[in-house]
Amino acid sequence: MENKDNLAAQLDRLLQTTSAQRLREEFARLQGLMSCYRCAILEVETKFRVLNEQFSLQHERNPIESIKSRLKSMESIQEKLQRKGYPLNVESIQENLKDVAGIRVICSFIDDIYMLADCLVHQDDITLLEEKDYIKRPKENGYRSLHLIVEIPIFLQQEKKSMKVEVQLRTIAMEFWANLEHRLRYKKNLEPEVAQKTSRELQECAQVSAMLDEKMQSIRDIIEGD
Ligand code: 0O2
Repeated sequence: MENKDNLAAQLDRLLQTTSAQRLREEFARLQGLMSCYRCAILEVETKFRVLNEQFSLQHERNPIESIKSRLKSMESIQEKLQRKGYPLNVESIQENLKDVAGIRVICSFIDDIYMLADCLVHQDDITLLEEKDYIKRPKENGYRSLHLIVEIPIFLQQEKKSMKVEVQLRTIAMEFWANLEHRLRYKKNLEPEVAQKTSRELQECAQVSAMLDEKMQSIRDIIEGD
């Protein structure tokens, strides 16, 4: 009897340590993957900074106003995988999500967006996987931006890995609008009529901001003699 108890206790301990060990390994792999996404962000961000530097030497102005980057939170990763019916594991994150690493490049003028996007996707270590042009074809709510999904290699101690990065390029006016619209989307306690009216007003703002971008662009063209 004592032997049997000992055996059960031993088995139980073994099971616990095995699953704890598995958990530890999975967690380490997850941390490794997130670190790779951070490296990919650094690589793509550097490419934009180099382009900005080179352009500013030639044209005496910066095409990039600012760059923001973010790693998707674990909660958002989990929510997106579950919503799309994908399994929750490290492989699934890498295979099924394209926006774990995200970079937003904010420009003054629309022309700069297309110039920067073109320069990026023609670099020989970059693969363009997807392009969504919400500037030429804005979303119904008025959202405008150029979205690219690119793949970039990162070089680690022992290996080379290809990582996906989502790049959003937009003007200052588009960023201003998107930030306000984003806040409205998460505002849950608005009366339905107020929410509807605010959405309509935001659509109007999107049109005004599109006009502002076009006008600023044509004034800049005159100044720069394009
Ligand atoms: P977060 O927190 O910014 O990451 P997909 O990945 O292709 O399955 P989707 O939504 O079709 O998903 O991709 P899409 O249209 O390229 O949009 C992805 C991101 O663009 C969003 O990320 C937002 O950052 C931004 N975006 C798209 N549409 C809108 C919009 O109408 N308003 C605002 N403010 N932002 C928008 P997430 O995952 O929503 O959030």
